[in-house]
Amino acid sequence: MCRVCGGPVRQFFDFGRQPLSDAFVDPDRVDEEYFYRLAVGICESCGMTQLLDEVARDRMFHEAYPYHSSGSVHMRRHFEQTAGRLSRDHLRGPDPFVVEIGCNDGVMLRSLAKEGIRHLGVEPSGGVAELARQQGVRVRTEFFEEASAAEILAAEGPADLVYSANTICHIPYLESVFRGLDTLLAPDGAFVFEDPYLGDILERTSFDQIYDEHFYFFTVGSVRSAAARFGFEVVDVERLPVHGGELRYTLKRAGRGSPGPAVAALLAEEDGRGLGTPEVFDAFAAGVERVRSELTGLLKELRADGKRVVGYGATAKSATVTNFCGIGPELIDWVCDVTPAKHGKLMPGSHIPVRPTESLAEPYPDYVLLFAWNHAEEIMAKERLFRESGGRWIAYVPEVRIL
Ligand code: DWN
Ligand code: SAH
Ligand code: ZN
Repeated sequence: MCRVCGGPVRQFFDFGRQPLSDAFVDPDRVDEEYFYRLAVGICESCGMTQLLDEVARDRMFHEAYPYHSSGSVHMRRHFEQTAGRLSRDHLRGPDPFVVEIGCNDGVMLRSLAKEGIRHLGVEPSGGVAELARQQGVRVRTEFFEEASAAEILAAEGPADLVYSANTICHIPYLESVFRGLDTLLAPDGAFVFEDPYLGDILERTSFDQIYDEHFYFFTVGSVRSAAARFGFEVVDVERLPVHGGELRYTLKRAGRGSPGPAVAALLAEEDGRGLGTPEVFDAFAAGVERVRSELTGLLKELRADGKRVVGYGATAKSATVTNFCGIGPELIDWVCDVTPAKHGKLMPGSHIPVRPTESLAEPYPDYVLLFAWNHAEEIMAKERLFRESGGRWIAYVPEVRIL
């Protein structure tokens, strides 16, 4: 049943039993892993693409949540630019107030905090919330929903802007979020959020964007219809070249703004592509199977030739790739990553060890599988010497190939 409208959900892919994507495993606690069923479908009534099973939120977002948004220079720059845009477009009045849902380590809010703008982050994962505080950001360690929004209103007054990046798609309980927005936003306040775009996921067969934390896969059409249910309207949309392709949506209360031309243009494009039709999902499913067989085929071949292969980026996304394709330490020796909290742990489900990125050159392997493909440019520039020493990168988005 659809989590937004209660309509019937038509499944289009079942990845089977999967571990939590960000639950890196302590080597002495491998028998305590938690698994759930990862299947995805589209609501035949409102068009919202969503997971069929929901993982309890405290299992995913807690004190030890390991993802640090500031780990990428490219993303730090994206959020600095975003802060500038938001303050020009939405924070021009006297003493404006902005709330960010899922501020993580403060990657965006720290720029606004430095400008002296009244702000508040809402971030349930205690560890990253503390990192944000160390950057001068004010944070409440809790989930954004109807109840917390009412408390924020009582303590701080109405918000001119509520912003959120890569978080709204993590929240199954959208009705509570929208009620919270309705409570907290000033009458003409705006809600701006950005998340991976289903159109890009289907086009690039980036099936690894599908994992426990990513509950919804938005399109302009499905966001417009959900917003309307809760008294809001999409007034602007913009494509963003981050995390493999995202959309930024600007919403206002219905009747408080008029949709710009980009909204109709993108809706027409979605219609033209047949986004949401069974044919498009069948093609995606065939693409997923193709990537699985080509990737495992290539890794087995390299192994048989005696090549050393490691992975780059212990991403949440890679949990789906490794577990769905059956890639373990017999094919990939280890995965390197900059995040200290992931070092010495095992990748969820596949149990491939995680090491610091410094390990890469000790000595360089023959091939590196790029799990953090969304940061390809940044990583390949940083690891130029690997390529110069004769090493080769392996990519699997949009297709399996050796670079
Ligand atoms: O939606 C989400 C996004 C925003 O972040 C969350 N549900 C969880 C997380 O997903 P992810 O882990 O797939 O995100 P990234 O940004 O693709 O993760 C990149 C990983 O690679 C991080 O662990 C950091 C690491 N990395 C690295 O080792 N060297 C990244 C860069 C840029 C590097 O140079
Ligand atoms: N905005 C950051 C973080 C994305 S990771 C970025 O774009 O990089 C998703 C974040 O959402 C996590 O830090 C998680 O703790 C947070 N989160 C999950 N559910 C939430 C909720 N209901 N309210 C606020 N934050 C939430
Ligand atoms: Zn629905």
